[in-house]
Amino acid sequence: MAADLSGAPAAPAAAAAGTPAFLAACQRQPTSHRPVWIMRQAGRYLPEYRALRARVDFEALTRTPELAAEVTLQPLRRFPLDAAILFSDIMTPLQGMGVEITFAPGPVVRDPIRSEAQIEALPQLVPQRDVPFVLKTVELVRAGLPQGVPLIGFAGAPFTLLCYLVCGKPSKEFAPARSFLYQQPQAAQRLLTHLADAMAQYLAAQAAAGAQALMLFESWAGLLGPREYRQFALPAVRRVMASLRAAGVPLIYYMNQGSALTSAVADLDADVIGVDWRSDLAQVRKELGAGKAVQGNLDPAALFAAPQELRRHVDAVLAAAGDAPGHIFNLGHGIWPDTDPDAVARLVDYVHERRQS
Ligand code: 1CP
Repeated sequence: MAADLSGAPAAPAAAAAGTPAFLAACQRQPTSHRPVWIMRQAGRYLPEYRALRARVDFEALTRTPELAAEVTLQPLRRFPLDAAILFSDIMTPLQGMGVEITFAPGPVVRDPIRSEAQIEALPQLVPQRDVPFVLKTVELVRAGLPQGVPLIGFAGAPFTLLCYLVCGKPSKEFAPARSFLYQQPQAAQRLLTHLADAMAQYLAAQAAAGAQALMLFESWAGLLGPREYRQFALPAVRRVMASLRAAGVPLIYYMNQGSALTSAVADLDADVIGVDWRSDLAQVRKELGAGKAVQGNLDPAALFAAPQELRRHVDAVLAAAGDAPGHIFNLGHGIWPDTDPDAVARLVDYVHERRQS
């Protein structure tokens, strides 16, 4: 299917009866309750994850389908979440392309990519050959999920992957990555295009294996001003999304620190925009227009509030999101490892108690 280049939002199709709330909300259809899931919901804040990690290193977890599926399902056993997200990492497909990466715990690239020659030498990703364990994990998770809980597949957005590949490790400013855009703009474009094509292949393979929605994480969007964002990051995202429309599943684009960039994505061919906590959802919905659903955006720190206070913060997010269909409740970024799982239980229950009008 060709991408809609006109920028005009397609009219939402009616949600079929029995469509899970998460998928209906992605399509801006009314739901009986507000769907909720938590970014990084499988991971270090769960004692059962830490127990498994004490025996198995992170990479082995991601490469062993039975274990990756088990970790994906762990939060679903505790909380009545409305979606699962594949347990993997944004760097996993790059390892499949032969880039040497270790986790400490964030990704560390042995030979950061800074030259044309390194970019030329990057192979294209063939998911069935290079990351078959991810596709197997998707199949196992689908078989193990409760009825009506869809599975989200994901990848890193090209610019966010570039940040790690060029810088070589997590960083506050990602200075080498940002200077790379200015010093070697053509090489940067080439790398972004290559990553876009690889992630399009990767996500299409996840959908073919059973993922029911696909999400791109632009965790470091906020490093860029609007001009550089439009020049570098956005065209690569458009390229991924255009290629993925044919997959026939909702497409989600999460932007961290994206408040200055909302208008830039208003005509992006994505169904849902994920929003960090620094933005007001009412304002974001106004800027995006009626053609997009939104996902977010409670501050992960709010899970440290007293129970009554947490409810107030949830109410504030729900009030800002408004009553129009097309809101998926989530945090504004990943849950912190020292969060109390009981706070997550209270959050999910409270969001569900509040019926959607
Ligand atoms: O020691 C450990 O157990 C490893 C910690 C860990 C985990 C649990 C890493 C290393 N990755 C993950 C899993 C992961 N990563 C998931 C699946 C869990 C889930 O969501 O339920 C997902 C979706 C990711 C995606 C990811 N990895 C992002 C995008 C989302 C975001 O939070 O912005 C990013 C930026 C990464 C890089 C990364 N990998 C690991 C860490 C600790 C980091 C962050 C490093 C940094 O701060 O720069």
